[in-house]
Amino acid sequence: MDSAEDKFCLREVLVSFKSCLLNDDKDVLVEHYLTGWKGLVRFMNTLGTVFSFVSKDAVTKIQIMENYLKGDNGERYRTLRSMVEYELSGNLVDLTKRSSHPDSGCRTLLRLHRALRWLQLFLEKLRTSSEDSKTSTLCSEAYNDSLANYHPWLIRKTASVAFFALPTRNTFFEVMNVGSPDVVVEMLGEALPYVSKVYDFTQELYVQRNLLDLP
Ligand code: 1PZ
Repeated sequence: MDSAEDKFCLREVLVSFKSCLLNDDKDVLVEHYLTGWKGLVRFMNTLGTVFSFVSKDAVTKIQIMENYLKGDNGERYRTLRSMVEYELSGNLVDLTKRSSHPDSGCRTLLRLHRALRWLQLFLEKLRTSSEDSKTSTLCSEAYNDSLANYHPWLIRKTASVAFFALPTRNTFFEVMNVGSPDVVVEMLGEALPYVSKVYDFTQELYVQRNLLDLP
């Protein structure tokens, strides 16, 4: 019945990041951004329980954002621009220390945004890697160049151990359910630019509003 459930395919997940771009790449639809993330979580869950501590945190953050979308002010959370505008003008963001608004949309989305950078780096490395490359190495290089900078020692340690549980490059490509390795490489080449556009827009918006260090 639910064809999306049994036909998991990374191409569709990455395409969600295309469909969340609005107004000539000058805004992002939150709902589709979260759809993309939910697909990524499903993909991560197929990789084994070792990664459940990662997906749990991502799921919590997706839920926080979905609750805003479903809430009374849902319309204000329709796009990233409108969310930032609404939360900042209403003083709904803790800027220096988590206190009265510990889970603002702005800070929650920032965590996903930082993780999207990891994903972008990792998939780009996979795309350009040779057949005998080690996914654990590619993954930890991508992590060290992105998310690790925001994580305390214990999480960095745990993550680096979990990376060893990653499947080989070929298995990884198989679970993406896209086709032969050549087709996966081609698909990544087509789809990653959309992930980059979403990342770049968000980064620019957060730079402009000085939101990159939200606690
Ligand atoms: C495919 C292999 C998956 C490897 C994933 C690489 C990332 C490892 C990061 C592990 C950290 C997760 C534990 C929770 C960390 C949270 O403290 C932080 C900050 O949030 P706060 O504490 O400030 O509320 N959370 C994050 O940094 C968000 C992490 C989301 C990671 C999602 C990874 C997406 C994977 C997609 C797979 C295709």
